[in-house]
Amino acid sequence: MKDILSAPFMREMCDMADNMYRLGWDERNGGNISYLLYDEDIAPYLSADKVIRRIPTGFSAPELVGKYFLVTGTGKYFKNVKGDPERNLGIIRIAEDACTAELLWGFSNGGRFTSELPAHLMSHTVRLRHNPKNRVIMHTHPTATLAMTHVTELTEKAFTRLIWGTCTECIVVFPDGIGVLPWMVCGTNEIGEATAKKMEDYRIVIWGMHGIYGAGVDFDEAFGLIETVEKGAQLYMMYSHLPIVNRITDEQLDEVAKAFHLEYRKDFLGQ
Ligand code: 2HA
Ligand code: ZN
Repeated sequence: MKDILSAPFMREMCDMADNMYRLGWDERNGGNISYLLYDEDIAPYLSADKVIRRIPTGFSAPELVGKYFLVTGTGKYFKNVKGDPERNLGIIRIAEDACTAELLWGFSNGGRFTSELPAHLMSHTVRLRHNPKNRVIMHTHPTATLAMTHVTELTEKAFTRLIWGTCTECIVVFPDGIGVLPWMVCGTNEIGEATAKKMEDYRIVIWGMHGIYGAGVDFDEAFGLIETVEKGAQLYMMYSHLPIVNRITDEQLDEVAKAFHLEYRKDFLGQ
């Protein structure tokens, strides 16, 4: 078997956690990531029949039975992932009963998967139905996005139109818009179900006064969505309290959409 710490998926995960920590988005144990691994990804590194522990998930994920995920651990700090992946990350497989995680690697000091596993796995289920190539669900606490949830009506239309209006390319990156949930208790099946329901229509979901979720076929897509929302939110928080002289109009957004041949949420214009 090859050294799993040298696996490309491990390097990607470690680099991503490190990157997000350095952006200031993942204070303490904030944030969590899950990365769907294919059989061929793990085969050179792990024997799939060596289960270290079986951990109940507390919910059923029938469409994910037999699938492998590299996930961050509960209570673990993004800051520490790169230095000690085996303690801070784990590889789980969803067991036949659909509500047990079989630990195949990691969580070396007796830890377990992120408290937000419901939101992750329920979102994976929905995004995989939309795109069988989806692999990444990420949750983080980007500073300006969070600040913006305190001063913006928590609706998809209001939030998306404001962010689209901050810089020209936002509508190109997420023509499908931004899903928004009100404040809810985190770490529960309820917030997981609500997030997954939004993932029917959106690849990005904001949790009011908490953070954001992004989905994608790879880290570039999931992270790219989140960093573009955060860039827009940074701009908004810089200028929104100043006398506004210039705006991106609905007509201009429509022009961009036409130029890039985008199917976009036209119903989010007009305010
Ligand atoms: O894992 O971010 O939402 C820490 C969190 C919970
Ligand atoms: Zn969080």
